[in-house]
Amino acid sequence: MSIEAKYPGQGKPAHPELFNLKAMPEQPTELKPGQLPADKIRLFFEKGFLVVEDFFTDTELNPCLTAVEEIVDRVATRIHKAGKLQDLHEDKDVFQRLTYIDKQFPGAAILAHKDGILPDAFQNLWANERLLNLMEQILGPKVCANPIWNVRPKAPDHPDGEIPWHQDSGYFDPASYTSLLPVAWIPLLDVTEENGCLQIIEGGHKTGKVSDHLNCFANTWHVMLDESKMEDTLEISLEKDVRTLPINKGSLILFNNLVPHRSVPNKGKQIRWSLDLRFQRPGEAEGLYGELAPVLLRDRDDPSMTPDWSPYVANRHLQQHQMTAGEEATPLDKLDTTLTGPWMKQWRLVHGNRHTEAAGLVPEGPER
Ligand SMILES: O=C(O)CCC(=O)C(=O)O
Ligand SMILES: [Fe+2]
Repeated sequence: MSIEAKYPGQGKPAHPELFNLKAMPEQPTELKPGQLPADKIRLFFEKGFLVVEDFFTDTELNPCLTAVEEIVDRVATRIHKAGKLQDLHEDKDVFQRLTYIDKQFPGAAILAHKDGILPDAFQNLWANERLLNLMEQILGPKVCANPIWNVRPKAPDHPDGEIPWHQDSGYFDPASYTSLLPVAWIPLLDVTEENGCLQIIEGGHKTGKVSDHLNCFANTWHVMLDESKMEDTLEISLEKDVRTLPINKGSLILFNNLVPHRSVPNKGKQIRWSLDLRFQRPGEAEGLYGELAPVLLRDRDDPSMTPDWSPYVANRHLQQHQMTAGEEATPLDKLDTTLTGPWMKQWRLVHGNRHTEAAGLVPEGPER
């Protein structure tokens, strides 16, 4: 079997021109609200990321925190009803409550992460007028939501929140290697080096390559870049090119699906809640083997269009589990704290854990 057939993630042709400055759309002569001067947008294509400071108001962001409270409450109630949680910890705020619940029911934070219901508040932020104006500068006149979105509780010192170096296309199917899938990474509080901000490797997209990834990182479901290869393959230096990106609530980081990134450990006291909302052009690969459709959010030629969010009532995590474990897989019960996805079959599985077991996968070693 060819290496490519065995590990479908590997060995695909590189298309740097779809991610670098050559991919920058024509920039507007008059800026709409939220739009940035062309020299800022250039940075997104040159460096692979762009920090946009003080973009959202509290009025725009706080409904998302309320929605997060509702997610946590739903998860707590579910565990409580099953008799596995004594105290609902209703007196704790959104930056603490899940930590207390997770202590009594380990994996509660994973249940929140894979809850999979897209609240109205997240839809509104995703389709925010100024954000879509900005995305037009990156993607052109038609902008879709990409189905791979996350709400992340990165709890203090919690091993599940540790996210190693990866390129997002390491999680997505290989068709995404020719699809620009920018993400807006939006924290719901100030993020610092202490509480788990992002680190991005500047210019790590310039070769257009997806370097080899391995499964799975420690006891998580996360894919990880093979650190013995990434510097050579992606022509980067871990010593010189890593940028640590603390940002305030209201700011966001845009980055593409090829630029390597991770988040640093949360040594703070609060849960570092963040959203990652992705975008794409219509008609291009979404990265999920065509299983979930992009949703059109902006058509410059049709100002009256409104998004049809109905495809996103499906819980992507359940769908991904079926895609990975097979149609006959036992359906996951509502308290199942494993998380699986197609990336587990796209790269060499060197380390097994309860997540890979849930997908019915056996590590091939060697262990790292
Ligand atoms: O939020 C994090 O810690 C990691 C985020 C990430 O990898 C992403 O949004 O693609
Ligand atoms: Fe990522």
